[in-house]
Amino acid sequence: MKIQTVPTQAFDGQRPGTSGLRRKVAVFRQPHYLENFVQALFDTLPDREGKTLVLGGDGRFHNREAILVILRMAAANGIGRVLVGRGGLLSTPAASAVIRQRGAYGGIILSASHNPGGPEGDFGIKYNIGNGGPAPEMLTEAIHARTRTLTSYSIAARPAVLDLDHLGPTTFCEMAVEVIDPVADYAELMQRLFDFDAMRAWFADGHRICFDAMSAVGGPYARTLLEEMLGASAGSVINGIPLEDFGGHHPDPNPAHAGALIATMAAPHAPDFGAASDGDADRNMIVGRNFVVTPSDSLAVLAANATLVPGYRDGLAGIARSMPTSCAADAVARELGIPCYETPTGWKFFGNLLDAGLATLCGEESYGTGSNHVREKDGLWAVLFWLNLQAATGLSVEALVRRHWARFGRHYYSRHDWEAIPASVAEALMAALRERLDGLAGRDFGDGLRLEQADDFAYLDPVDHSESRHQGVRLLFAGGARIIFRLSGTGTEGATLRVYLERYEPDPARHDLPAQAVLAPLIAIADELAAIRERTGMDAPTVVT
Ligand code: G16
Repeated sequence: MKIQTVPTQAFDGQRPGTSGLRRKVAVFRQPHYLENFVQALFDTLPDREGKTLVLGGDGRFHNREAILVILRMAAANGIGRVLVGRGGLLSTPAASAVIRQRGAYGGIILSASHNPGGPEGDFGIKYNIGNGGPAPEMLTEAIHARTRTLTSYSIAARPAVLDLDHLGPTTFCEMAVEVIDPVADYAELMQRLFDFDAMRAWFADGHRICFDAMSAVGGPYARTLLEEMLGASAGSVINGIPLEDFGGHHPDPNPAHAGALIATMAAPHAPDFGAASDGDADRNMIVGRNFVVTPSDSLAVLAANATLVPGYRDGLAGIARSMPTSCAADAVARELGIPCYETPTGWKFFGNLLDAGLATLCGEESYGTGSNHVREKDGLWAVLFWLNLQAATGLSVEALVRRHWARFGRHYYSRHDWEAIPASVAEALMAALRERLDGLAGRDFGDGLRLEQADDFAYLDPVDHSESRHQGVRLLFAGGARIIFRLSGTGTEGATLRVYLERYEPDPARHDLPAQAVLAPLIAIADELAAIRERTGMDAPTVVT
């Protein structure tokens, strides 16, 4: 094999964000941009020689080209074998499952998740370690440091074409490559966790579902599991063919971007159950008949009912949620007598808790739920969990959630996103807010909202004792109301301010109020304290979920 050493210059800004390096496709297509990042990654894996890596992506524009570049660089950097998803496809949870099940050293996932795709859209790359989970901050920081000092990268000279569309082992640039079925390992894992017989019977009883794969990588997984294996009627999976540009849509499963599914579920004779997953199929949205479930409630309901599902029959060791996620899961953990961990935003923070057996279920407000079965959030897993619960209890989605609220109280919740703010404006806003925190506690804002604590969230990992600071401003009120402010770490245009709002209501007579009305006093406080409208010049948030 002929290895080329290509001189290069460092690019600014190759620091991975909340979940890998995400940039516009045009940025990734600049000569050497992807190569630099991949070389920096390999350089931070000193014992990579002869090891097995997993490689795949969500099929967005530029996926195949990037896969070939990475394979040539893997060969030149001493990697022993690469398992690639057929067609270059692997959903994020499936990649995590394959890494774990095949004992791989790690994996490279090409995805910008829920961000739009196509030539004008976004692209992304992230590295997952041997436990199947996203690289921890120590490693992503080391990769970033290496991108700043790089002067050359190694790549195998352009070889004959590789056939990514046929399963089986082959060699490429003298390196072993195996093209694997992207769905098989994952489907096998799901059968070990859920009661497929009960779900088959539920479908055989005539229950109907609508799963919106949003023209992303989740389609083939959903078709295999829901339609072929469980017997959902043909056509239950919509937008099931992965497209490079996701059909021009924003593949983000929330009420704002999955409007067609919400409309289907609100129509007369709606299916019994609706769900959607995102670009790389790790996020999920759960919808009942004319009834949308918040991700925070979804985590809490799954946790409270977990023993009805075979994979969790023996109970949970603990629950983990990201800090901005509502405290609904905490209420469940209290009743179950198990710990509830509060981590910074980013699935990578759950890895240590799962590896150490401290937590079994994890979830985030950003439409992510998962468990110790892999080390990523998992969209279809959450859907199967909800189907299994419906089959086991005979209850609808709405009935399950209302029963939950009656038992634990309702955590009214909403997230307001202010997108595409100039980065300097967003940073100044957060800095000013942080400066106001001292002396704020104790202030009474009326309407039962007395501020008990105002701080900047810092997390001390209980396993490796690493500390992550400045993870978001928290305003914690008496009675369980909260306002959280943080800047998104996944956007590619300007900055996005996220404002998370939560209010606890124990009284079942008050569980049917419109969330935005219940949260209105908190919305006003958030705007007053952060001067959002004044600083951004915007009238309203761009997305409300
Ligand atoms: C990623 C992370 C999640 C995080 C989400 C939103 O999800 O894996 O842990 O909650 O981003 O992050 P931010 O608020 O910083 O934009 P995904 O699905 O984009 O990989």
